[in-house]
Amino acid sequence: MGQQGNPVVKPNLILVLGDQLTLDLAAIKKGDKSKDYIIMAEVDSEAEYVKHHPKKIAFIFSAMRHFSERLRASGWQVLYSKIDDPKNSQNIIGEVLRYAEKLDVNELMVTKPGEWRLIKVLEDIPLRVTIIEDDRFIASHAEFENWARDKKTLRMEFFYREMRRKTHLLMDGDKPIGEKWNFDQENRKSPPKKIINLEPTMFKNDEITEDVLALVNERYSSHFGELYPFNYAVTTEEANLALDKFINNSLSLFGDYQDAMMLDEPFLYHALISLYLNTGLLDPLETCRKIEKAFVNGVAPLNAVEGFIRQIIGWREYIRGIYFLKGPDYINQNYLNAKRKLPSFYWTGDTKMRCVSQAVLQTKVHSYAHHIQRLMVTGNFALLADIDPKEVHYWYLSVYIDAFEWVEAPNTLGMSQFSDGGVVASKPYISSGAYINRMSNYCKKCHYDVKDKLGEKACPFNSLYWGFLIRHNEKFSSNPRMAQMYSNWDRQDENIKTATLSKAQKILSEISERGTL
Ligand code: FAD
Ligand code: DLZ
Ligand code: SF4
Repeated sequence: MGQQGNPVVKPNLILVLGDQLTLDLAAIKKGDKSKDYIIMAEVDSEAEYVKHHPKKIAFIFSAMRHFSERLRASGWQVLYSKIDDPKNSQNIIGEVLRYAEKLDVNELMVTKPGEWRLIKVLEDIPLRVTIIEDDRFIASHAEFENWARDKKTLRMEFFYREMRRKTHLLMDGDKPIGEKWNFDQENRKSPPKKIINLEPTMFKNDEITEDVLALVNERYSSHFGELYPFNYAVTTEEANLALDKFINNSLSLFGDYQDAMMLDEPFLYHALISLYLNTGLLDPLETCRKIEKAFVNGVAPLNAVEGFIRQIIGWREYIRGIYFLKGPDYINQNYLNAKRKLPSFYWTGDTKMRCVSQAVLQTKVHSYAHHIQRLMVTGNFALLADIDPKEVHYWYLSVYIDAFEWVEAPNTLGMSQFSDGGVVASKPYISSGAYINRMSNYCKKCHYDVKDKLGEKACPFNSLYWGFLIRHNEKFSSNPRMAQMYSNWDRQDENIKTATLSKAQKILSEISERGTL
């Protein structure tokens, strides 16, 4: 009881994680500014459980610091642990307990984290804790579960149509605008001859970001990746400027060249906004409404706008649904029993395969590669080369600035490595060099010959592709979507078949022995 006999109202602690940076966050909306405290903590345990790219750590720390200022300006009491604070226990739970001890709190409130690892430790914390569902998404867990219930296969396309109906994006009553749900057939052009004006917006760093950069440089420079130059947005205002610039300059060609890859053009017509969406700086539905407006105002054609909206309300939501539906064990699956170590060139870029070195080296500089580079270059190679999916998963989770497990794991393990046995993908995303050659200008500048399968300079993707199909013959030969691939193999000369498989084996041995190709 208080002095006048009134019951003492103890404060709650509200934990806000580094990818939960919006005033609309579920736990913040439930809090009471007049008594509760928000905790934010920069900690080694999050920066190092996989060794995140220094740019990613700097982005998150700077965005956290800017967001804490915004919280204070809107009247919140914020307890903020900087990474170099001597009292910092360097662990999220340690920091929560440290503040809880000081303040005699009622309970901890937190918006559900995007990783089972953190959910588990928060559930086990020796405090009363309420974990609140994250409502920054279009589909709730219950809606996704409902949709998935009784379905034999969980294909994104049908889920996407539900999301179109729910949001009314690009709808004319109950019909899709343009009379088709999906314009993907129009979104597969080879790279353009020339591109214009494609640098994404690069921001000037303020004092807060400069301080963070100095700290990250001091503490994490042994991690893969280059910290400088750093030009990403670190506030919602800046992220919106980046989105607007994308809409005005690149969206109209996003659809056409979505799958294209070009030498020394890391961004092409992509938006570079996943980092902002995934940390809360941009809201997915608001973003899609802006994109839809660009179609209504004649700024961009339907194939581009539909394609873009599908990525966000379709793929992004579907991927999240899978992560939470399938549970903590999802990341331990290895359907193809792949066991090889990740080759060292994933960390150095030191390979004569031009497509792979381009993807790895731009990842080192920008902490970014676009979807087709992730799926059909580094992902495709790891799958063909029998690399342990857990190693591939940790690589993607650590090197990409937009990588948080809820979105990274189903993309890497499901879509790219087929380790979930076909939950996300109806067939493995594999290709020989021919696909990469069609969709890029990499092969022209490569040591290897994309047209050759067997010679000294034969493109490694060519024999590895057939090696994969034959190695997993039992699992895939009855898949109707792969029948054409197997009948192409059957038509080949027996001597060529033997030589191809032996070449594939030789390449795998070379990677094991030398670590590179
Ligand atoms: P754009 O190409 O401009 O697309 C627009 C937006 O659509 C993106 O910002 C993103 O929010 C959304 N989107 C598109 N495809 C997907 C998808 N498959 N899953 C979820 N959202 C999607 N995306 C992440 O956000 N984090 C990851 O850790 C991640 N890991 C991936 C790993 C692999 C192996 C693969 C194949 C894909 C991965 N993706 C991941 C999906 C996709 O590659 C990125 O979302 C995209 O490259 C981000 O760049 P952008 O903003 O320029 O996207
Ligand atoms: C990724 C990341 C990093 C590098 N650092 C922090 C941090 O210091 N403090 C924090 O609260 N969050 C950080 N994050 C984001 C978390 O790892 C993320 O919330 C979980 O992985 C769940 O998505
Ligand atoms: Fe990649 Fe093969 Fe083309 Fe070289 S030839 S860039 S290894 S696909």
